[in-house]
Amino acid sequence: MSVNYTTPLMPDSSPDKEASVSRTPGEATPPPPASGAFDARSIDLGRIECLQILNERGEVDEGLRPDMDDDELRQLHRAMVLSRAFDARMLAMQRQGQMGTFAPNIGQEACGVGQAWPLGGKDWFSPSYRSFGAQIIRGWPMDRLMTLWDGYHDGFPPPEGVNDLPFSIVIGSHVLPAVGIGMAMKRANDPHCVVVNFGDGAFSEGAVIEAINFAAVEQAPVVFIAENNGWAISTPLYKQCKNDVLASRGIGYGVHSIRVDGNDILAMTTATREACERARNGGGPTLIEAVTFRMSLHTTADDPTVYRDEALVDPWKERCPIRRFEAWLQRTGRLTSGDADTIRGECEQEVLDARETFRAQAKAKPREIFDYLYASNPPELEAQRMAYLRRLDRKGVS
Ligand SMILES: Cc1ncc(C[n+]2csc(CCOP(=O)(O)OP(=O)(O)O)c2C)c(N)n1
Ligand SMILES: [Mg+2]
Repeated sequence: MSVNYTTPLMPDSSPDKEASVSRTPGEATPPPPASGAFDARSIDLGRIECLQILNERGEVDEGLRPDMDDDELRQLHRAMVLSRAFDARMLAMQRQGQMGTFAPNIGQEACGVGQAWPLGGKDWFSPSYRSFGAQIIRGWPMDRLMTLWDGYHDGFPPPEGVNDLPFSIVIGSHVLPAVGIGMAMKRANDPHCVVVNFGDGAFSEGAVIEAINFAAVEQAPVVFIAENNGWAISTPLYKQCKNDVLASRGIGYGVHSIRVDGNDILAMTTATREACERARNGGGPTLIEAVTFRMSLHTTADDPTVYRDEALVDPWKERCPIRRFEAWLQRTGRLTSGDADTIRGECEQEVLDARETFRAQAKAKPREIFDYLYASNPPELEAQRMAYLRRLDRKGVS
């Protein structure tokens, strides 16, 4: 199949920024040149494969629609609605003083859900901090995620049987370990794959580039999802890199690369599924650039109104991944507006139930914070511990 079309994915796409598209899934990788020989193959960075299946008007390109039955399509929709319900509740809890911190993901639900959907239990997932929509699909109970965001260690380890790494807050640090897992899988003839996501900001970390290069050289079964949401806290993409087509970087390293409309759940699922299949079948890594937008705060410690014109957000409201998918599901008779309301209510209730479980858990034990790093504390740490305990005593904290 080869489909050609032009897709303006970015809000400020000028005609010359519109990526020219040649969709040829599964294209074979050319054989490597003889050692030392000059390789005349040119890499045309102007032609990046792009994918959009469901546009912001809620129209689907039927020729590209993935083979999913109505039930699966409704489950995809529900997963995005649940992600948003969790998002809204966590933000409210933090503002009410009931949650430590939180990194909202509103507007990026198709990225999270779409990248986790094609994974099986024996595949691996290495998330960053904004990935709770994916983590829920992977089997993380929401109360555990609440425990995690409230700062309790108990929330960090992946649940029993879930092949995930804990999410990383040190930007880009979780990408090399993901490639390591992929390399180990290849050596062990394990026919599964690893999905790892990171942001546009993380893409400026050397470790991420090293990871992509290693994966390419080793043909490791890794799918890199670069979630290009336009911002790294207060740094817009244009201040960070001249070439804003992040997918082109993968091509430079010899990695199959594609630019996907990150607000299109069908495209995200399709691109990730194809990339996972390629990886599992020995075809090596893929870089998926998911073009999306950070609609809300970086974290609850952030106030974007001091550095970002709110007018930039408005066009992205029209590109909402849930709204467009719901519009299509309803127009094609797969969902009624009543169904959508019911699903929203059910998801809200699920999140509230998780909050109850979270609230019922044991609270922090502040006296233990020095207890788990060393078997016996070095003298200077012991002195700090004693000073800290005296302070807790003074404040009446047990
Ligand atoms: C190594 C490192 N440097 C800096 C930070 C501070 N920091 C936290 S999030 C962030 C921006 C990351 O942006 P991006 O990768 O685009 O992800 P997004 O938050 O947009 O999802 C920075 C610089 C950090 N956590 N780790
Ligand atoms: Mg970003």
